[in-house]
Amino acid sequence: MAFRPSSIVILTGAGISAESGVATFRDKGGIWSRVRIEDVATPQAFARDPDRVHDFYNERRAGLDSVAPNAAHLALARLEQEFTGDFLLVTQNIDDLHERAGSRKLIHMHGELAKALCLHCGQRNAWRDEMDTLTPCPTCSMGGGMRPDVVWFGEMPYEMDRISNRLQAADLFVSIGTSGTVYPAAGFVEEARSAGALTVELNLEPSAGHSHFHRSETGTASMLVPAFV
Ligand code: BV8
Repeated sequence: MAFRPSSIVILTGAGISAESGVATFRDKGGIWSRVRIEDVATPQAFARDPDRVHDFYNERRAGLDSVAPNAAHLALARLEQEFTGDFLLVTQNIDDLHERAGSRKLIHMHGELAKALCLHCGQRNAWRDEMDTLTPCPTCSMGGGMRPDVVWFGEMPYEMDRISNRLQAADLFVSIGTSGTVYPAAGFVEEARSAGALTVELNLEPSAGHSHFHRSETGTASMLVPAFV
């Protein structure tokens, strides 16, 4: 008899956006081979040299204008629309390609490039322009407190309680385009599996945690994801 899930959680990482032209982190020539995490993606780096951190994210934010969703993003949006059970897409990506493909039941657990967070008033505002240390907050007008709304190393990812509840209830967990090296996302497969979910990995190569998956398929996201959906 065919397996018919009633609750699906999908986790995506940088690999799903690679064929759209967004750089991954840990592949050959990836972002973390060009810049050090300690220099641009920690709260300490931002405290030490905010201009450097702003430059890093300003450049990546500007890059969003020249990329578009690929067949994998579109297939997940179609799955969300056609699936009648509970569906949640959790992405580690800070690009907006899932939204642009049509996904709506989506959590950006590591934040969003196209948003700014004000450290004075706590407001998260949509943000497409450059940002610097003098940029005033559109909500409270205070300067000096604006930062990219991204989750840096050592910070708590967004909506962990909601994600955990959905992992506990999932009967299918699918991980797409992630190296499985950054926690807590890297632990989702074990959480879902111990709660009874079928676990599937779709990645260019077996990830760090591939042995935790019931099924692991290798290939490009634009081929594997539409076929899987
Ligand atoms: C936290 C956002 C708790 C901004 C990112 C030891 C010391 C210190 C810390 C730790 C430690 N051990 C664990 C930690 C915690 C740490 C961590 O996991 N570190 C690792 C590196 C060891 N995690 C954290 O700090 C997290 N927070 O734990 O909070 C806490 C508790 C109390 C109080 C406070 C806090 C926060 C982590 C968030 C970090 N933010 N970035 C930005 O993007 O600039 S992480 C960064 O990695 C990105 O967000 C990225 O999404 C994420 C995951 O990477 P991937 O998406 O997997 O990308 P990667 O390049 O690695 O892999 C791509 C894959 O795609 C490859 O496998 C490749 O084969 C595949 N691929 C390529 N092309 C294709 C493809 N697949 C299919 N098709 C293709 N075409």
